[in-house]
Amino acid sequence: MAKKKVAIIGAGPSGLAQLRAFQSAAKNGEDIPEIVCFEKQSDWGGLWNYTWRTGVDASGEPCHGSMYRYLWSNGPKEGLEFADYTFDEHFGKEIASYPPRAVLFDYIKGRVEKAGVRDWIRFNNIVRDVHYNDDTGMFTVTARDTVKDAETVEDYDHVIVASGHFSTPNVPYYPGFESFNGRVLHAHDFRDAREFAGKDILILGTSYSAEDIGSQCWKYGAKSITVAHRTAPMGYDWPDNWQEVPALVKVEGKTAYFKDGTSKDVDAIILCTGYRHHFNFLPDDLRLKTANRLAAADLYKGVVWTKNPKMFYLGMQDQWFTFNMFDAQAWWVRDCIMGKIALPDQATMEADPKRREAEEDAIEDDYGAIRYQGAYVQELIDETDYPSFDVEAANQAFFEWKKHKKKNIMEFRNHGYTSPMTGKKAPPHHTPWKDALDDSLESYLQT
Ligand code: FAD
Ligand code: NA0
Repeated sequence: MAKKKVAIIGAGPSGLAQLRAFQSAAKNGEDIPEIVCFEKQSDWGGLWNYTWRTGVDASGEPCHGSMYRYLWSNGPKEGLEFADYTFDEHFGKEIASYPPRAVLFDYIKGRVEKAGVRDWIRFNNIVRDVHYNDDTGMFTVTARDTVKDAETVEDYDHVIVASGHFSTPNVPYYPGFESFNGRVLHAHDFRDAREFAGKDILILGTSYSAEDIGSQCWKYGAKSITVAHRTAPMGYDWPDNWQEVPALVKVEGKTAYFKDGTSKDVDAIILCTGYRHHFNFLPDDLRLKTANRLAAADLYKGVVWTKNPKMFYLGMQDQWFTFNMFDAQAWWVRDCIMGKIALPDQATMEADPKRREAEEDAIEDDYGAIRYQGAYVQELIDETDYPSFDVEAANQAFFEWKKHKKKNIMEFRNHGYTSPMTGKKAPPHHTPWKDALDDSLESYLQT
């Protein structure tokens, strides 16, 4: 029988987890399908592969990158550690709990370099179209090699979409933006907090981008930070030059007016207003339409596209758990494709995401949400040979992180947590986060 062919779209942490999952089966002597991973960028790592570019990339395609300079992990590394490749193994020593982007990028790369899967990736290849053929039961994938300027059209038995969902910005409009006498940008285009040193900035949104971009701007010398909330304030004990205000109503000149009638003159407005699940290469019958939530719509076990179960999505949920959740999903999808996990009937598959949504809706707080996603990770790893790990220990690291943020939002990154993989507690970083202006790998790893 001819080997199955599997297309993976994206070589970020999710796509790389899928490559590693197949490689680990091959290493165990199993006969794996033929794998082709399409990656539109020239290197792997997804968002962790930093780019200075904004707008379009070198080939005129929308720039994928949303990360910025000086970004440190927002959650403890103990919550995202790979069960088959620990931080200790990669760095040869224990490191502190909130690594900067370059350190995490190095860690992500280390595992796949060791696995030797780079040859499975076609870099500079953007997937333009996928459609399913009822007559052949195959997907036709059209991709463009942006360096060779050449198109490929090939058939695959399965398609795994791992293209991420924090790249296409959600950009709201407020009256007066068109004549604002300053800069309006979305978090997706934010690259360097130093640009805002000495400036009064207004941030819209109250989630991770708002919190972290505001904190970065504070750390690198912004004059003042004003955060407008549409629903509720973040409520941390912010520094003196930071204020939380009600929703923005309009802008006139340089003045921003808020719902409570107050106003503030600002130099820049940063829209930390989230991202859209955006798949411009997929037709309606294959395209996931979901909010950024823990139970993504129409995905059995959070990964199988119920409307055509030969197709899969990785990493489409909102994320407390990241890298090890992508692994749990990738191992599970691998086993499904390789016939080791059988799918239930259609009605059972369709009921599954609905049940997950209802359970998510009943969650009372962030602690419940962390437990919920931890249980999902546990559920998947229990059904494959992904190395079992102490998910409850990862939950505990997240719980401590939440408490440390509440205690002091500008100091939470100075704490260390216990690894669910090694049981060892991370050492504190050599320099408090607010004073550590150099975010290079070399600086971080100094002991
Ligand atoms: P991505 O990393 O987005 O990778 C998707 C890949 O698909 C990219 O390489 C892209 O080029 C490729 N691609 C897209 N479309 C196509 C196409 N049509 N054809 C071919 N290739 C395509 N998570 C954490 O755990 N800790 C953090 O501290 C953290 N910080 C973050 C900071 C920011 C600013 C953002 C936006 C996210 C952050 N995240 C963080 C969450 C992040 O989503 C995950 O860590 C992770 O990058 C998701 O991996 P992914 O592979 O699913 O998606
Ligand atoms: P994110 O913060 O970019 O994190 C993505 C926010 O936008 C919500 O607060 C929402 O408010 C607000 N919003 C949406 N539309 C709005 C509008 N029209 N007017 C005003 N406010 C609006 O996005 P979301 O979706 O969490 O929040 C949207 C991901 O990026 C996260 O997974 C995070 O992990 C990652 N990230 C990580 C880091 C670091 O690690 C930094 C940045 C981002 P409301 O009213 O709906 O609550 C350092």
